[in-house]
Amino acid sequence: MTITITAFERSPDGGKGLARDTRVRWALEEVGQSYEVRLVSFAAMKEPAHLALHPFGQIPTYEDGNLTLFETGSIVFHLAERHAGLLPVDADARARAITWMFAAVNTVEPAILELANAKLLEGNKSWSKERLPLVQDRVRDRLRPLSARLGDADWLDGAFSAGDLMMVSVLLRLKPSGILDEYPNLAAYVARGEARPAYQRAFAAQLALYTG
Ligand SMILES: N[C@@H](CCC(=O)N[C@@H](CS)C(=O)NCC(=O)O)C(=O)O
Repeated sequence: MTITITAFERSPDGGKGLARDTRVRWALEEVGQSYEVRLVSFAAMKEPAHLALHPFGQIPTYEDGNLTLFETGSIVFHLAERHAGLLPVDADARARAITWMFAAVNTVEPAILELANAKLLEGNKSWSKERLPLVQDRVRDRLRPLSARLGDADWLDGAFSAGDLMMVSVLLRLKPSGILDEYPNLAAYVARGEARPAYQRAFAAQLALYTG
């Protein structure tokens, strides 16, 4: 069966790898699965054909035979469960890696998204300047303990796992803000993720949409 994912026809970031199809591409590359990409416009994402795949009208989606999935956490977990390379064999280590996946999307990503929204969607509001430092501090409230837990380790719990893939993907969105650099071990952690050959292939594939 051919795996097909969806991605933005024109990503707002112009190929910086911040759209969430990149983390799915990365997982597919890590586990050595080839895939096809169906590009969707913003308008098409809200039409019935796409809503049948993704009830919230977003990207990415994942199709493999009769199976359709949405939510990057779920898609990466599905790939990690079915293919070697993203989850440890030891049951306890596996459970901890899955915990880090949830921590990435449930605990860390919301604060980072709030910061992106504060800048992109609320930047022109009269109260925006006053609110921004509060939003930035809520990001720091997540990064501080994450940085403390990572310490000088390469990855969050032993070998690289789907937990790291999700956490690095979430943290990547902070790069333009400069906040990540306040935590040198987290900046180095993200750089380690970006240096992985599978990430490089995923990044190049999404960038190719813009460079032709
Ligand atoms: N929690 C979802 C979020 C998906 C999401 O926000 N996708 C963005 C692209 S990165 C999107 O489709 N935005 C357009 C929209 O919401 O209309 C996931 O991790 O898959």
